Amino acid sequence: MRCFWDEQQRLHAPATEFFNGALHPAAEHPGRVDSILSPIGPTETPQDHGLEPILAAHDPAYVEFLRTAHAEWLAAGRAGDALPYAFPVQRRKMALDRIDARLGRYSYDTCTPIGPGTWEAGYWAAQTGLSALAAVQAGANAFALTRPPGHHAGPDYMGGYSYLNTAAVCALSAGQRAAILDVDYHHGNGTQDILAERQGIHFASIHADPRHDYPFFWGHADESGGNLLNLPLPRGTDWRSYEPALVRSLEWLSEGSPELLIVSFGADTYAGDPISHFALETGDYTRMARHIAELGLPTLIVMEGGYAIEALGANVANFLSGF
Ligand code: SP5
Ligand code: ZN
Repeated sequence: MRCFWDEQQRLHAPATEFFNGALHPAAEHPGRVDSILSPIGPTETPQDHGLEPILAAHDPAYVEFLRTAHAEWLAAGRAGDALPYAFPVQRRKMALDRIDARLGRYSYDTCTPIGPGTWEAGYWAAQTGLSALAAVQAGANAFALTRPPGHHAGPDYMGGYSYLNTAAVCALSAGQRAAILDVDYHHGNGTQDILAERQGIHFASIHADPRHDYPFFWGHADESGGNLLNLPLPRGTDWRSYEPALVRSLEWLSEGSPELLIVSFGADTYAGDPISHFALETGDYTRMARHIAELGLPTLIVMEGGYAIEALGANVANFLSGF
């Protein structure tokens, strides 16, 4: 397993996020990678593949917004991280200049702040994924240690701590038929929306039922068919009930005859995760990986969520060791 990481991803360091009517310390912070770096061993530094692969998955106006939003926030006289507070629910197209309107236009939640280093960190997360993809295409399985995560970011929106969707960027610029398996606790709504019209790429997601968990508006069981498979599971799911859903996803993904597998890996399915409600244990991540490895496909693993800092590194290392 070749592992890729870029220090510039630390530049995204949000202080707080807003949910349940209050500000909370940001769950997705640079300390997460310190937990992961030592157990996984040496990492390689990514190359810069430029903006073009990012634009295969994201709208150019959205990418430009991400690049400039924090500067616009400061120019409007604000301090700290930029957060939206007003969101368009009608579909009328409007070219609005005000930073608050632009923040609402390009996001769907209040958990995803933009700080001075967010663009750079997100850009290097995508580049970390692309360099790991190149390693996979050169014959090794590879792990992209990415943060901020990506699977909630859609064609033209951020949300769920995600800005650029590394897994989707890699799938769309691979030049091979890719399949994506998303095992983060939360539904990969951004990936689903980016892949909606791309029939060649199968996307399977196993996640907490959105009737009771974030992101609520995507990932329901009836959003399956064509290139999509959604398997929502109840709170409290442990390995015994997780494993059959995993086996089913893998069978379904292989029916699409992929040449490459991309795994959106979140360790927030862990029993001790502070914002999630599944019950997987550290050893279960090796079991999960062994099933995935049985597909026998060249595999790129992209890091998504996972917030139990004290166990995060062990959970990731156990997952990687199963390949
Ligand atoms: C990549 C990823 O894992 N994103 C997840 C974003 C979830 N943000 C929603 C935060 C609200 C969580 N509710 C927590 C209840 C704590 N008891
Ligand atoms: Zn998650």
